[in-house]
Amino acid sequence: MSVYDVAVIGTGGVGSAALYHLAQAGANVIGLDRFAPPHSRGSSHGDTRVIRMAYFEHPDYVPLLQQAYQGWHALEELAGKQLYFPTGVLQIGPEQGDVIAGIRQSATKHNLAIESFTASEIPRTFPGVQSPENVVGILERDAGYLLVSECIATYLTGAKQLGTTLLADTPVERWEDQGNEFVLYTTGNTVRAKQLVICGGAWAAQLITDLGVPLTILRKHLYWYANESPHYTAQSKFPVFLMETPQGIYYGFPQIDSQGVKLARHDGGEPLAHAKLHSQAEDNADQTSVENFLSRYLPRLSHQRIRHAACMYTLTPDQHFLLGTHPAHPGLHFASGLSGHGFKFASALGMALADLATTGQTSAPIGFLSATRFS
Ligand code: PYC
Repeated sequence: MSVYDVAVIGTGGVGSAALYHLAQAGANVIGLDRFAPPHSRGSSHGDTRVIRMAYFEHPDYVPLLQQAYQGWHALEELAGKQLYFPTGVLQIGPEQGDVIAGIRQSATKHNLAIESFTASEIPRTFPGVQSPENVVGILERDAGYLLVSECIATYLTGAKQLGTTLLADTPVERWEDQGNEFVLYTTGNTVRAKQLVICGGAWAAQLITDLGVPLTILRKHLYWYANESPHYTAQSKFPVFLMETPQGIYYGFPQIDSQGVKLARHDGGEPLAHAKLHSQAEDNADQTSVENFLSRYLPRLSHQRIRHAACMYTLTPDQHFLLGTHPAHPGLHFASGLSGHGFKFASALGMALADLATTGQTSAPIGFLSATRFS
């Protein structure tokens, strides 16, 4: 049986990017996924994902985002079409809140262009938005959204064209580190590889059991509302937005097609037992919370819900990613615990994992995401 140079478990956002970069580096690669990506049972579906640079979560993400933007532009060249849409991202919240204070910190440290609006300027500039009192708005113009499934499909097609073997609908039940190679056990089959990359999303906790970092899986809901108002469309330059309110953090996208305006709540979420991963069950309390947000802050948008999807966040204790090489298995490299804000980084994380698996090191600025911060 042939031994691959690298096996990648999980071929969603990060895994598909890793596969492509591994194949480009000349590695003999196999990708395995429990479903057939791009699919709607993990954390990389629902049409769109936010991408922004003045990162409120921590300034250390900015250099990685600079690489990620380059990666997405390169992927657009490969796809021969637009995958990143710079609609701008408007973030609203109290001046001292996590979002606004965090954006200002990143923008100052990395000299990023942002524009500020007072609470009364927000509805004058963005007539669809009614902002809470005592907030400010920050617009980052070179930010927007990515087409999530198209990004994954482009990476997978590119990887396949470079000779990658893709096994869909093939869950990996367990793996063994045999010292000189890894053995992956699927239903009724085994795969051997010299290096292993795990990008298992919500399934990572089962696949990497000895990292000692607890992961919490949350089911999150996405809703699309019918829109007839010109104030929420991409054509009228309505941006992607994220708003920190006294009720929670909500975000949404301009209407880009007949599916209406996509809205969701970023905080909160229902912890999921392993057996219920990828369940699409709805949550009335979450929907009510999103519709209360809609009534208060997007007063010209209809309440007619036309679509719902559920996806998963995999949270680390500090909500920063886990990325790197496993301390006990030098040939195992992983990206895990992306904590609901990871997709925008997939192009850069995939490249970093490909570097680690092919050369044992990477120049990507990922040291701050090492699992050793918890030890
Ligand atoms: O990464 O900006 C983001 C985001 C917002 C909601 C979920 N992710």
